[in-house]
Amino acid sequence: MLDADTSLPHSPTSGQPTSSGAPSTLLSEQAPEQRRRLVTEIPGPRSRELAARKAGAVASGVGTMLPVYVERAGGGIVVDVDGNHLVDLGSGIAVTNVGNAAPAVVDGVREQVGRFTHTCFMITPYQGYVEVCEALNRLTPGDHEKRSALFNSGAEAVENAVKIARHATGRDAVVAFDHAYHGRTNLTMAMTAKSMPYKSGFGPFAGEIYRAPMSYPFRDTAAGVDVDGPAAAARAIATIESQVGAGNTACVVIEPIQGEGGFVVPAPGFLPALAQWCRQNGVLFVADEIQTGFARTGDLFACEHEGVVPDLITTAKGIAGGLPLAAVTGRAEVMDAVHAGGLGGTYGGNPVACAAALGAIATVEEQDLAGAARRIGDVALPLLRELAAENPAIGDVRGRGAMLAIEIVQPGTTLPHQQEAARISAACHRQGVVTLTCGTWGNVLRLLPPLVIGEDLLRDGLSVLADAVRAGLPG
Ligand code: PLZ
Repeated sequence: MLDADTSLPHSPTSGQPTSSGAPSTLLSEQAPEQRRRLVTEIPGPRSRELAARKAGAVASGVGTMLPVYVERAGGGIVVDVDGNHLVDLGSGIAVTNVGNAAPAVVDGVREQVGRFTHTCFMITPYQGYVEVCEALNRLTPGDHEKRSALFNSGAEAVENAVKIARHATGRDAVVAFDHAYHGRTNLTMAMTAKSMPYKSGFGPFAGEIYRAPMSYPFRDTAAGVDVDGPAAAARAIATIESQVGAGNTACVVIEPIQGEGGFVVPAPGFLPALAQWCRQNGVLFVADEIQTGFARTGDLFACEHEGVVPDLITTAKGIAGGLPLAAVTGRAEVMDAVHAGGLGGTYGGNPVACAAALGAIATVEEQDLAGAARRIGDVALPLLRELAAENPAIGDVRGRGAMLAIEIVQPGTTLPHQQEAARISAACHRQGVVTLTCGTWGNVLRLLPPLVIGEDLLRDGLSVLADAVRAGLPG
């Protein structure tokens, strides 16, 4: 058990004192009770009814992983239309870091939506947009002069980072990595590595995108490749130099910890060596922190862990507590290289999304959610390692802070075992725990709890996961 000062809140309820005696400001007035409770099978009858309507109304290309239809959510709980309380270990894919319907987000949105909902920042601007950019410039790594621009989605931010990098360098080529995920638009599909389901049948793709080998310690070891970070960087750099040419390369775009590609944490020294090579060759180093950002990994941004300062950083997801907002932040001289009117969009930096972001950012800072993420890791990692020690289906346990994963393999090998990962995840769902899978082979079970989750709720979710893993043991 953690001591009182450093422990996670014990399932706070709205306005009630937490175990440490401090009033909780983590949950909104309407937040659900912070306890897992199943009152029907999963999904229940009302969710199944809505799923049937979905089939007749929504394009079938838009899938749903766990078709319980949500009625409300808050803290670490999602409540469905049948009244089931599920433990949220996904945060809507690393979005609700501050919790769902976080009070500061709700208050900011309410206040803004009553005053005005849209003017278009490119037409008649407003203060919230400027304040979000100021916050991003202050909080992202590096103390150099910075500028930001706001967009609607992560993919749009990545697209704009590439536009800016090409404009600033006068070069065309963009380097992405094996297992990378950067989005589903045409340019970002080209940068995303995995074919099914993201790319298959959707080409042709944007040109001048090249792929370099990633540092993937678990698989590099299995392949007999040097797992040392600088050595893995040298391997990537050799690929870039021989297949692209440093002088043609506008930017290297990398997730400091890969998200959809399998929560791949590169070996120490990989990112710094890559960033150094970029600096020496006039190549811009772009950190895609869309999934890792806003305290998720125990630092405000994952790059900080090794002191890497990117030239450009893309953010989205955790930036606004669930409202659609994304950003590119970077060196002032790079960002300002683009001609006036060269960046924008109708909704980019929408005032309601900006109000939400200001609430979310204040919450991350005031509640020290980076510290909360580290404590989530401190609780979860030992339990996952214990589970791995007794279960040969878990080939690797990895991650940082509240971005954690287990990679599921054929026992005794490193061969990916997607069906077993799917079985474990489905078993968690049936018991009311929202888990997600990821990875190039779909065999990685990932945990992304809201950073405000109570410790007992987190432990409850993890024990359901442990039972689900153990149920697969032979005998
Ligand atoms: N870059 C690192 O993680 C989004 C995508 C889920 P958008 N990841 C979740 C899915 O199946 O579509 C993501 C990311 C990183 C870019 C993106 C793209 O962000 O806001 O989904 O466009």
